[in-house]
Amino acid sequence: MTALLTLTVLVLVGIAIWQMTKIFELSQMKTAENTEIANDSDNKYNGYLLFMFLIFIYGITIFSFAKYTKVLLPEASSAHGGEYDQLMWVSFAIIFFVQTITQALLHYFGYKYRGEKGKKALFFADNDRLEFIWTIIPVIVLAGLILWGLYTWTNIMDINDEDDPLIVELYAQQFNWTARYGGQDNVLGDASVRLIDIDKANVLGLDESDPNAEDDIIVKELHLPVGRKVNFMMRSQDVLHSAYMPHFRAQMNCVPGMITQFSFTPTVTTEEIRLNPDVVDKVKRTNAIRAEWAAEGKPNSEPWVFDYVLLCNKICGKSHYNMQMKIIVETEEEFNKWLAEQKTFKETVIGDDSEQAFNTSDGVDVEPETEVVD
Ligand SMILES: [Cu+2]
Repeated sequence: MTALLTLTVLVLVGIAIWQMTKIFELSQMKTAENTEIANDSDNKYNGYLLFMFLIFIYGITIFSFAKYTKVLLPEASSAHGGEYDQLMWVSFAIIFFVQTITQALLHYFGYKYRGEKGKKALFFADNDRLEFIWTIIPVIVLAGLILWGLYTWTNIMDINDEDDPLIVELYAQQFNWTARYGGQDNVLGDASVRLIDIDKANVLGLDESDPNAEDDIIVKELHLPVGRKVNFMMRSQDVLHSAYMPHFRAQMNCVPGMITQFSFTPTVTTEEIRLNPDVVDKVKRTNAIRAEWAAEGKPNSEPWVFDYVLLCNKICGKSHYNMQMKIIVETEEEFNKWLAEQKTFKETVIGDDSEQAFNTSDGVDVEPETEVVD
């Protein structure tokens, strides 16, 4: 870093000296000879520079494709992710195609029609056919993309209770995530930040008088069953956060004072994604770097194993970068087994009147779950 800064300073000093020499030269010139007007050789020189710039931007594009394609996300692990990716790739392809052609034309014409002594520009006021073509093509392409995008967006954002979705609350606060399951009845109990009671370990502010809250399960690791739709209800305790689950192509803001929603169906388990060639390759590259760190005795150098993550994607404060939660996608049986091992809100909350509330649960079969001693 210091070397880079030194180099930058040296380059800037060099440029400053060069500019000062130019000013000095200009001040020495005779006023009769006006060199501010470009001559044929200046124009030709600039024409070639344009060509060089074109080669530079194409070169850097090819280089970026070759070097950085591997850092892209692996194949989507959610039901809607495929369509989402397709929309993005088609948009990219169109932008890439148009930019390649227009940049080539721009720079080529810049060179071809450079200033030459005696050359005069052709003037014509307008050309209806040309204007029609360059208006109608973008109109059709953009309208197509926008309509397709709206259709995809509506599909993804259609959050409903069809297909018996699993209800999960994601609770954001500076700087961590907490998840809550509805428990046996799959219904989340009422909650409000005003009911947060740290003394009683009621960290999410669940309403203790709401029977639906009793069997709610609060966890710090998000488990999801593969193939089942999950409806997320998001809350924030303090500032704007954003629940971002990149591998599932999912993101939704968490806003204080309101509940926002997102829904998706995970399609690839954690075990399966770990065998994905892109993921295997990424893990290999990361662990090669970590092995170097280990040799140097640096921290965080133990071998890394891939896991899905929930990240915060709004800059919400100084530890925003570290606001994440592990996501495990597993089979329905594994998920049910894991969930059964978790303690319910009633079992974890510290209170004297909770027993009474437990007995009044209405009709729902809330058998006291056998407590697992760990
Ligand atoms: Cu955040």
